Amino acid sequence: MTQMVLNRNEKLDVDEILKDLEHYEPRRRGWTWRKPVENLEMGPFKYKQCSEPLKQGVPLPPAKYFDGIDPQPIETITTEIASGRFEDDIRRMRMGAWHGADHLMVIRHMGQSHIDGLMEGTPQGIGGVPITRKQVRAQRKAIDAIEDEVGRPINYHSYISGVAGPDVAVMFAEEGVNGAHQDPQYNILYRDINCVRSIVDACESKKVMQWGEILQIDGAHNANATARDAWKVMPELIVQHSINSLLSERAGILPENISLSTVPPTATPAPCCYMDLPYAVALRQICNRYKMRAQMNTKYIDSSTREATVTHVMNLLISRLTSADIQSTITPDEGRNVPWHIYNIEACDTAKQALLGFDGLNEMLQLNMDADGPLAQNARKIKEKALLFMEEIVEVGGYFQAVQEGFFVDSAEYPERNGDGIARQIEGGIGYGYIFDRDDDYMAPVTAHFGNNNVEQYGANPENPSELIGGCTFEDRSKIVFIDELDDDNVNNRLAEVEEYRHGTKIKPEVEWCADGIIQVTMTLPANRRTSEVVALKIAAGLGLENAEVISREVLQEAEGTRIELKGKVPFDIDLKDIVVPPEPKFLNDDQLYEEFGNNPCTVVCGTVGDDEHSVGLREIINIKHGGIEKWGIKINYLGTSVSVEKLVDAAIELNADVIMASTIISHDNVHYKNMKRINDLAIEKGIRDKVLILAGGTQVIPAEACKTGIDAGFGRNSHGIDVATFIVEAHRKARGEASLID
Ligand code: Z97
Repeated sequence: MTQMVLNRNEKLDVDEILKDLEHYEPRRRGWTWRKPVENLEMGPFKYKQCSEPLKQGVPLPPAKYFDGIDPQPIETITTEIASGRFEDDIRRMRMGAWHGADHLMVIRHMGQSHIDGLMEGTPQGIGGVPITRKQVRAQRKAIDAIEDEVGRPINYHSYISGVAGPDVAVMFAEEGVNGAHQDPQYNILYRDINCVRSIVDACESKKVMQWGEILQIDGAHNANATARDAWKVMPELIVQHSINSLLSERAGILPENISLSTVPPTATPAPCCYMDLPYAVALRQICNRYKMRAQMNTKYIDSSTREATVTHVMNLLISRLTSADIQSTITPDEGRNVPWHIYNIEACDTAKQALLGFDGLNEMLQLNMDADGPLAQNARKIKEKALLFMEEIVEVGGYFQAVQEGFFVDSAEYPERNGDGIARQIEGGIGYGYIFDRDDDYMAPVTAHFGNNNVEQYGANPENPSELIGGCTFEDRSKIVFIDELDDDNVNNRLAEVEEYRHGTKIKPEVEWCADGIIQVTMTLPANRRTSEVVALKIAAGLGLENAEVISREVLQEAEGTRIELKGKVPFDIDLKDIVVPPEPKFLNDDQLYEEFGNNPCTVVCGTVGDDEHSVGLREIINIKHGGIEKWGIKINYLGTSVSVEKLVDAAIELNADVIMASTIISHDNVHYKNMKRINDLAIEKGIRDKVLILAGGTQVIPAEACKTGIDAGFGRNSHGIDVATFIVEAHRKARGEASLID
């Protein structure tokens, strides 16, 4: 089996992934943590809490000021992927990995727990990403190539729940899935699956997970997301974490493979850190032998990316102060049904940016754990309530009874109860009546982990539960049956529909699916919220957008204005055949410019020429404040505005200048080009043309036209100091017979 190799400048080839998929085998089992590096040195900095850098990736935007470094924090970073089409999600996974995600969680947002068997095919259209062997294998194959590309192992993750939980667990173990949510309490409370059945299934699933060394994430955070007042269930969250963790350990999962799904329960305008930090501390004190997977608050997230980002960063601070192992990233997409690729990426960057910014903070700040201080006191209160909760479960006769009596997700804070918890009958729910005692001659099909498998009665060795069948699918992969898609809703058909966008020259914007054509438009309207929503849709219609929908609105002032974000479909294509992409302008970097002008001092004479009082443009080009050329040590002689061309040339002679720079904004009657020509002519006349560069700039200057006047270069709109400095260095090097630094 040859491994796919990705080229950073080429799109991931979905056809290549699908090719020979039925024979693809995962390369490894188990979860991989980042490798911490002590005192990592990168660029000009030293880091205390970073891990091994990537081979390639996309650094944070300001990295360009620091040699392009892309340090990676110690925490695993998660991004959640769910567009409904695995072929598109694969591309999003690659983008996420380049931005630092090494835990890719595939969300089943169709409630797959309700489906009572392992699905085959890709029944897209029933509401989300179906977890089938085909899509899991295709994504694993893609991720294997992506992890080679970025140079770091990537953990692939989805859910093991529902009455098909054990089947899903087996498939995950076979296909190299590295992490999974598994928590029978989720089945019981949120999917109304019979409680006894859920626990039995969980034990089997957990055994399989341990065989596959799959890291387990639990489901306690769902109580936080479901509760009427999320902060009131803090004691219950600890109870749920504890129940699932202890059950998992009993089923054979090692504590280091158990990760708690912890969420800061509140968000602003609540005083959230004051409430969330004691909770985080309490949980870690009770459950200290497990890993922590910190999810950001999802209950109180609204549709503004700004607001979601602030919540995320505050949650990240708590993660750092309490040493989370995995950092999840959520985007407001969940709240507004816009699974943008871009927000996955932004959230990964938010996590990376904040965690790097907090690097070493723990050496300088310590949590104030004074026994009578608010942190210790509040943490203690939460723990006490959790213990009382647990004791009461035992008192009423155990977990099943407690569920039946509605102990969980009650809207009051324990020990109070409002009697509105989610109550499930012990003798009820989905799957009730389908638990059978194991017959004496029953033999389990998944033998690799099974312990006693009744084989001795057939003369086989009880130490080897696989003996009679020569190994199960875990031991002999050739026994895995790969069922391809059977129906019309098939990845090949979907790919064929967008063929001209994948391999042709057509291009369309996209949000989640190739060529879906969706764009997002932001506008501010001087009207109240309701009116603005209607007006925005009218504007979208005027712009020709189809299926426009308002996805976010923010009141600026009730009468004065509203900011609206909407999404809509662009009905046309752009054909790459019809456009010309000019080559990227190239610049020298800071170090090169400092060195060049340090070794070859350069004097400039400059001014705005003619009857022209504009001064800002030229000052922006020369002034250090905005990256002007004096920054690199160029000596500037600024003569002011309305300078005659004679004065400019005479000053160049007097000061022995290397460069004349003329700014010229006024352009009626082409006076700007005429002035350039006069400077050139005068420089020739006065015998200095060989030794000076003549440059001219202004908003109306077209570089090619400027050069026709005989000067060396023209700089039009959007020119900056770096363009001018780069040109001067290159021209001077050429004059000295030295090689270009750019090519
Ligand atoms: C997270 N943002 O990262 P279905 N089992 C458990 C779960 O928590 C979930 C499912 C199964 C969240 C992800 C919420 N969790 C979303 C323990 C879902 C999903 O939807 O019933 O098929 O199962 O945790």
